[in-house]
Amino acid sequence: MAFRFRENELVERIEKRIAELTGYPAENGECLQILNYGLGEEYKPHFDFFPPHMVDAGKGGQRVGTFLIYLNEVDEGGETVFSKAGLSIVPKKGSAIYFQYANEQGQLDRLSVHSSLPVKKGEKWAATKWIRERNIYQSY
Ligand code: PD2
Ligand code: ZN
Repeated sequence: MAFRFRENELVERIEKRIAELTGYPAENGECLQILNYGLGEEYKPHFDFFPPHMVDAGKGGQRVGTFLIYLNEVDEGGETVFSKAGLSIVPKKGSAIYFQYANEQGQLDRLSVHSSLPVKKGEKWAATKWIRERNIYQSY
């Protein structure tokens, strides 16, 4: 599920905190998404950025970074893996990771390919915010 931008006080607080930590205005962030993985569920390897020909120039533009918050501890499995960068992150309640994959020249970093391994025991909860290069919500 996804919350609307600034849907409630807690969401707004989280959005402000992410803006402070990343240096991107809260308005560059897509709506906060909640991810729930049951037993055996995974997120196959992917890039979070859009294929360049798919980028909608009018609305926020390309994704530049991802802020991922872990909401629980997974009994077994569910690690976030960056296979090409050689990183594996074990979810820990209240911890977060932030990674960037685009620069101001529009160059995209393919080392950012990542996945969520299958949950082997228990379940996994996470919140993710994908950040764009510009304000998404401004009207023209
Ligand atoms: O839940 C994760 O570990 C995960 C893995 C890959 C989240 C995302 N991608 C994402 O939110 O883009
Ligand atoms: Zn992802």
